[in-house]
Amino acid sequence: MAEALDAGAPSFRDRFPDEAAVVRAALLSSFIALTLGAVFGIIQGLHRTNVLRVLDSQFYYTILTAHGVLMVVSFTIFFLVGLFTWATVRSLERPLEDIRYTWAWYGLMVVGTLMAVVAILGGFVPSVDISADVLFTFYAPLQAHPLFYGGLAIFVIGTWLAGADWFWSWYNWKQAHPDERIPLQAFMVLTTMLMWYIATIGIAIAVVGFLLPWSLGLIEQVNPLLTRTLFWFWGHPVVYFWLMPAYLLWYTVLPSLAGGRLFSDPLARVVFVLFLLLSTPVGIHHQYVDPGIAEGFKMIAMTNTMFLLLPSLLTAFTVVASMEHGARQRGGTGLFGWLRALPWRDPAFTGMTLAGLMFAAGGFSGMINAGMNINYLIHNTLWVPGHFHLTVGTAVALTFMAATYWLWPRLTNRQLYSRPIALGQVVLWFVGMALMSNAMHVMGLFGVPRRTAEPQYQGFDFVASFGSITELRIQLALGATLLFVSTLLFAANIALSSWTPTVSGHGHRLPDPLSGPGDSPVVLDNLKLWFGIGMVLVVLAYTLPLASIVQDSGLFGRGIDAYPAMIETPVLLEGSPLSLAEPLASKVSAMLSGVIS
Ligand code: HAS
Ligand code: CU
Repeated sequence: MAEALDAGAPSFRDRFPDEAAVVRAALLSSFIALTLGAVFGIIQGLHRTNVLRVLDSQFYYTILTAHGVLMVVSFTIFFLVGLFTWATVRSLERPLEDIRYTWAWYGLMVVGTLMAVVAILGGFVPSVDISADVLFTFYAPLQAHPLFYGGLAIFVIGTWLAGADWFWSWYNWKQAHPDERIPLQAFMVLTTMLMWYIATIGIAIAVVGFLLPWSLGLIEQVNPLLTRTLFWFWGHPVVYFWLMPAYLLWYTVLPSLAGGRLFSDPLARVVFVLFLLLSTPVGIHHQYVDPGIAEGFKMIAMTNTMFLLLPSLLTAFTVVASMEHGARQRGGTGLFGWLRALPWRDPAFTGMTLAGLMFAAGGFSGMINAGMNINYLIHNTLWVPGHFHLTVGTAVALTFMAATYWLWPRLTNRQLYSRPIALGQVVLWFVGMALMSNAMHVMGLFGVPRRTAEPQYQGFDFVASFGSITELRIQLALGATLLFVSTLLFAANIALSSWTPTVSGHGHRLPDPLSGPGDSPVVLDNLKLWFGIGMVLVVLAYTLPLASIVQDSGLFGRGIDAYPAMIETPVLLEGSPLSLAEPLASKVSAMLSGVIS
């Protein structure tokens, strides 16, 4: 249907060859990161389930950091910049202002990534003094080599300049079209970038103000709670930075693949505005168990998080309604019978839909995370990786892969190497992730911790309510293996598409929404207003918590008093009133060890 809309019309590559080259480069960088990240993923999945151990456990954090950073920083964000460049150019129907500038920010992002990756891989070579075993949540007290922080900083600056590129394009478009509504895809790009500018304030201060000087030895210590809080200031909204490109595809491409049209353009705009407003003032929901942050601030973060469910619930409604519309256009009938009329043989459609379906489950595990009291049950357990492999690992990753099957021919003027393999690949991902994330969620409820190489628990009995730990471990390892095979199939299919016959006439128009932009209030397009309100909400949510952290434990920490990141019992006891309790403490511990043995 999408092809029929302007079949025979010039493709994106025909219309904008220079821009198509940048988009291809960004997507290829993203796929290289995905493939490498998958190698580290399978190593670690098989290692912690004790199925196969190719590396010593001492390298576990190097592997985990490489997996995390390659997947959630490089794969996702390179895809985003490629997709957003395509969406901006396509929807504004104009070339970028200066393609050299575009290549410059892309180059910066590549340099930044290489620096960070070299620093991480240094961890495998103990004889060199470079490592960054700090995980993708790189806050203190873990410390990385300056190359890692420097690389991250350059990468983020690259994304800022990318955003400026798209704003530049829009600004000039606006001069030529003063009375027109911002085209929907461009609107999505711009609001997402405004959210990103707000969010990255936190990480810029954390990295440039504290972590980098600390790793360079310019300052002796940092306040771990402060860098953690600044990290999560960015660490929550970044998840929507990964998700918004998937939403852009669900809103603007998926309906046309289903044979229909987007249900409501105004609702889509409302959703993106809500994300701009609400994504940042919720980061403290990652810190419910952090001492040093008052419960009241955690309550506020929880309340804001619950509001933030709204745009995703609106999305579920709008996207499913658009799909239903498409199915009925294709002759589907009945309450659920229309589902059969959807184009399930199209890998792009099926992949994106399965991704959406899994996001419904990921969203529910997110709601559980967000409840302050239930969070205590699952925090730092394998439940959390279960949650984010459904969200970023499927809603986002599977949508990106599936959309590539549709987009790549438009960027290259070549056919996809194999549609059946593509269809098998997206289904395999779904099955693999169903197994892996199910096992992770259940193991999390059993209390199996995340981020450890050795969770064997030999000699420890778990109540086997769903399945034994051994069975769950095998389920996890099997799921991980299917995901790895699925990634290889994806990478091979795209690589082999370099030698397929050329095609043209793919067109690049998308159908108009059923309810168009004219139906939405003009104020929705007032980007300055939403940016301003977004900033105010962040100031309201963060000023007091940050001020109280600095007041309690100092801008740069106060050594051992600052934060119980590392408690040394002798230091605590020495010369303190607690020393009086020492004899009692040793008696209690002797008693306890008696009970345990
Ligand atoms: Fe999360 C932890 C709460 C969404 C990623 N999250 C994480 C971490 C990551 C992550 C990476 O409150 C771990 C960080 C770390 O390493 O410590 N998360 C939420 C909430 C949401 C949420 C409330 N998370 C995401 C998304 C992510 C992501 C999106 C990545 C892209 N998350 C948390 C909390 C924690 C957390 C706590 C801390 C846990 C802890 O203790 O450490 C919400 O945004 C979710 C809303 C979603 C929905 C679903 C709507 C359904 C839709 C499907 C439509 C269906 C379609 C298909 C299209 C309400 C839109 C239809 C098909 C047919 C066949 C018809
Ligand atoms: Cu979050």
